[in-house]
Amino acid sequence: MHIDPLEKKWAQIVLAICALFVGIIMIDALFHGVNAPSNVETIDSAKLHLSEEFAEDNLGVQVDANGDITVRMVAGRYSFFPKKIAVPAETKLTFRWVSIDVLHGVHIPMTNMSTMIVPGFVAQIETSFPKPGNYPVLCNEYCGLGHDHMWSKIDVVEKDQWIAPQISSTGVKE
Ligand SMILES: [Cu+2]
Repeated sequence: MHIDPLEKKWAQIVLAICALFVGIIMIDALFHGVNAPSNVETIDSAKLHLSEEFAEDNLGVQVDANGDITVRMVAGRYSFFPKKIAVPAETKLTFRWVSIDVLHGVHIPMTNMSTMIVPGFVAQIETSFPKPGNYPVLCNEYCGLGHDHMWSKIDVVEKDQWIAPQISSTGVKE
């Protein structure tokens, strides 16, 4: 079979590029710990309201016995719940996100918060807000006709002015 030398050269270049990309992905995954943004924790999205952790009155900001702050939020067409929360600036926060229906994303400008919220999984991200202010929480995965209106707000207040909404002596229910 005859292959034109020029065509052969281009085919080799394309194969080399593919090998390079696969190589980069493998090195990142195996040596740099770059993985899908989830701690691979599963949950039944249809039964969130019955789950202990993501039941309605357990959502929002919670401080455990060690003073660690966890924020639990549910994404659903078309909002993030709770709609508005307040957290302290310059403090480590652990966000735990779940979807109640379809694939959503969450993006908070000026932070490292950008992850998919895949139904059936808990997406966990640690972040902190360097400055007080009003931050929008936006959905960045197209999820339906109301996608453009899917957002909520995070009020970031000065560390010393923040009042913990709820302190449980036993720690957060898991
Ligand atoms: Cu969405």
